[in-house]
Amino acid sequence: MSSSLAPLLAERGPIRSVGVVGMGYVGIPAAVLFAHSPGMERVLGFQRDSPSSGFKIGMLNRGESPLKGEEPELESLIAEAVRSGRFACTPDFSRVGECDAVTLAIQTPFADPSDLLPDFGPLFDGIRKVGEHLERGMLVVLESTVTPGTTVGPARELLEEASGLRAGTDFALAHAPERVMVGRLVRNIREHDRIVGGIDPPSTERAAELYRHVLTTGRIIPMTATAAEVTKTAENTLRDLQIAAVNQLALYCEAMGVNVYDVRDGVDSLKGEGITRAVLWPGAGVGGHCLTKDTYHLERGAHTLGKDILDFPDDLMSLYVVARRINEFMPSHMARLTSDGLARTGRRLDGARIALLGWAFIGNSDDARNPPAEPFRDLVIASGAEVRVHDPHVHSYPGVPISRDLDGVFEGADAVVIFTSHDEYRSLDPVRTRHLSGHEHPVIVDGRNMVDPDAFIGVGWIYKGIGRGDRNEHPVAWLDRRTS
Ligand code: SAJ
Repeated sequence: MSSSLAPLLAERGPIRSVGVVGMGYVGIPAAVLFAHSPGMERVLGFQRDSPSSGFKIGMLNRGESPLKGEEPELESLIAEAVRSGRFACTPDFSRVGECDAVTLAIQTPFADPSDLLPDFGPLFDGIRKVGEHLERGMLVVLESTVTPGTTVGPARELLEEASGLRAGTDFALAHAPERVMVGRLVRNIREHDRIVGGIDPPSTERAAELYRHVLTTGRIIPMTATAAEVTKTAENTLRDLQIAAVNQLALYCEAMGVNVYDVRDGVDSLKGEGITRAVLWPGAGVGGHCLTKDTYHLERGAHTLGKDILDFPDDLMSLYVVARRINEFMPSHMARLTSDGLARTGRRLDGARIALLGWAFIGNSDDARNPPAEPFRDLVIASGAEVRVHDPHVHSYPGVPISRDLDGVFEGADAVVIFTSHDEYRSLDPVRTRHLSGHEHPVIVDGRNMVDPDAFIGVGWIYKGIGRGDRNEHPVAWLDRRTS
């Protein structure tokens, strides 16, 4: 690290202009919050004028939000930032050189989930474009979730190659991972603590100066760039691990005839200094774009950065990958519960009509990235079942017809399988829905602890629930049709 960076940054003075690359659910709120911060004179949102996303440029410059779903404050923040002239969106990357700092918030999805290699293509394109217009004394910050080692490795190399400048000497470089959740983007950026990791101390401090512009209650947590990348991937890996732990407990409770929610309450009651247990919730599986991929970013980082140094038992699979496998197993366990439920009245998946309730990966949301319901649907269709999917929020999904008519999907259903904790599913009427199914003993499989088992069992349903070992082998209430 050369000592010339600090004087160079001091010569440039306080950050007064910011470029944000990637007008998505991370970049847009970040850009308008920078635009509204005192002392900030100009914010440019850089967006490729591509067929799929170019429309955002015009919308944003009209002061409108291109994001779906409810985002409190965002619309008004965009409109005011554009009206005041402090924010504009542009496809012209040559204007990067006008900025004191540039952040990149470009998604790193998996190109092919089967090989779990992230597609860094779009992010690296963005980095290259920034490099081509980089000026001395600028700060570059990566916000995308990346494999540990990316900032000090490929990102640095791309920037130096494209600019002819040197990181840590001519420009500052840092990683500051985004930690926003859809539905609370603006609040999260303001209030969540911000991990800020530079390739050297001047870079860390310059990035901290940038994010102090938007933080209200959140505080800066400084560290190295690689530690910041590990923090981001580890926080989701550890959440995935916690969910896997309680999913495995649920499977054990089913096998031992025990209600996992009683056990959860019991374990959770142990509170106090350092003895609290963080018990999350068992369910039909783990979806979304964070927990399904960040474990593999962390694993790859440990095995590439840590190559020849990592000391871990050769014959042991990573605990974190085992956790991923357990969570990925839950949809097939749901298929097993469905098949077992049907078998109680001599039916099989083959030829059964299944009402699948919930396609979104999380309750009361339209976000259908990596839905756990998808592998379940594939499995039972492969076994000969007919599946009709209902979701009150998800409008469409490639290759999967999605109905909004809840009564309609119940008609003739041999089995009803709940995958998502949408509020609508808490008030299903056991008598009315059994009548709609037209079966004496339809099956209900509850993947999210949404219904009262006894209310359904008592009127003739066959019940199966994740973790409900106390109810999954219940006697079937033999009722004649007159009571239905
Ligand atoms: N899930 C369970 N049991 C639980 C919690 C979640 O089965 O106890 C399932 C959900 O049904 C869903 C999946 O896991 O299918 C993911 O749920 P999530 O609540 O973790 O939601 P995400 O994927 O949007 O996670 C994001 C992450 N935030 C960022 O990456 C910035 C995560 O770090 C947050 O902890 C999480 O939101 C949150 O707390 O809302």
